[in-house]
Amino acid sequence: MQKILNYINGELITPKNNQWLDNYQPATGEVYSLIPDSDADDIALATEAAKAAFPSWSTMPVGERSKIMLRIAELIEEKLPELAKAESIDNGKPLSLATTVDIPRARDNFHFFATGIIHFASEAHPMEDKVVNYTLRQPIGVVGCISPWNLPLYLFTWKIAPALAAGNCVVAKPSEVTPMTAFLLSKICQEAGLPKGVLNIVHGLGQKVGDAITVHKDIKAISFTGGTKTGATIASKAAPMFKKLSLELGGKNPNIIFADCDFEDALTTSVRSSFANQGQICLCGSRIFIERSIYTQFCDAFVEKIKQLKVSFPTDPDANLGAVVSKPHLEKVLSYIQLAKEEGGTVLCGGNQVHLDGEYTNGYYLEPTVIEGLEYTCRTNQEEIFGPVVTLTPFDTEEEVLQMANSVEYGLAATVWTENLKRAHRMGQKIEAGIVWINCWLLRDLRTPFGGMKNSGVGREGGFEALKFFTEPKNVCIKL
Ligand code: TXE
Repeated sequence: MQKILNYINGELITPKNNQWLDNYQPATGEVYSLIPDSDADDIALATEAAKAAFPSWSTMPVGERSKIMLRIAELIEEKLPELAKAESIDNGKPLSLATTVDIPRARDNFHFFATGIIHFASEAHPMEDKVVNYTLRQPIGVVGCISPWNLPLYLFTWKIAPALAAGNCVVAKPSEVTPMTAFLLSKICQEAGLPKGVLNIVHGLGQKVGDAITVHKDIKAISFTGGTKTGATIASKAAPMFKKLSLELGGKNPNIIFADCDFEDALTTSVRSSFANQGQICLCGSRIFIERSIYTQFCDAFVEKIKQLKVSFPTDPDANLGAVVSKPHLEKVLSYIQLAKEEGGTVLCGGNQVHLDGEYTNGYYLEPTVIEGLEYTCRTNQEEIFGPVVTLTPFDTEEEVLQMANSVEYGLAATVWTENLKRAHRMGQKIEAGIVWINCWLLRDLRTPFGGMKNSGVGREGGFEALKFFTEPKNVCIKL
């Protein structure tokens, strides 16, 4: 069986303890590869390698650093079909999605930050005659990047690329649930001539490898994307060590549909924003609020469209939804559907596990599920489910929907559908979320600040925000 290896000091190596974990293929429910069950010893090794690589990587002319990163982007592009296939096998998502979204975005992340760093600048503050302050933005040193399973290579590279571009050396951990494309990226880095030790990828469990990254005294900053509880654990350990922290956590995003919207556009985009990637995107709009005057019309048309979605094995070119990522996750989502029923919800469509034929009978498939009739305050409407489940709730006024939208502990993203310009601006200002889409969803410009407020996180990624996070600003004051 194929063994995934750690990438430490430029070499692909086994974990020191020679322990391995099973890696499941969600489409079939079968184990198809093994991943290192690494621990603090491997993190120590990786951190030593990163420290040794730092002096030359951080002082390398920016143009040269950029060239190596552009080469990585080119190789991701060249190997797109292979990477997309690997991502789809590892995660269960439709191959078409991995081919058009995940891997192109991983390439773009490297390309974007490789070129972005060339344009990165800092401030000067002239004070009075003959005194000037200027800000140096220096790389931090060794930084840790920990990423989740829903958009594996996409989110892994979203952290690594700015960290490297800014001149840091990295110790990174992909999710143990979806390690394969990070492993393939290590081979790409070797081929691209990334100097040894600059990027180290250590595989294994969060409580061991992730924790070892969090508490290692020489890892000075942590960039994490994942669950809110895990974010809290990391913060509780890293904050007393005064590490810089960037936390991108969960969401429970509202999708608000006013009666004056472009109905067709709101409808078709809401199908995507509800169920893309099996609903496993932190930006998915899982709470759909619909103005009462169009509630029935929208519900009927929406449910009609959802019933036509095809749940199938990931390589089926017609698959709209593939498998969810793991058995425990499938069970978690099913338990929330049960909870919704207990809380008085009516399942308008879906609600069940799907059993495909042949080699896919044990895969983790779920029907896209639409539920109505729930209080906005109930657990189903307050807790992150992170699967193909949405709720529909009517509203009467702008004030009422704002109150319902903002009632959750999360504040990541929101979508608003209206043709009324003033209302669009009002909603944009009043919704408690780091990202507000008006008459669109998931339109991403990589320069914009990305992240959430409230329990959805701390700090922002994207563009110069990420480069600022991965550098230490130092004020130099000179009296001439
Ligand atoms: O995430 P975890 P899980 C949400 C979603 C999901 C829930 C749990 O609701 O159902 O989180 O998912 C590493 N110290 N999101 O369990 O555990 C872990 O190995 C350091 C939202 O998969 O947070 C993995 O690499 N690291 C989300 C990463 O953290 C630790 C995407 C994320 O795993 C650790 C995914 C520890 N103690 C899940 N424990 C989003 N916002 O996009 C785990 N890890």
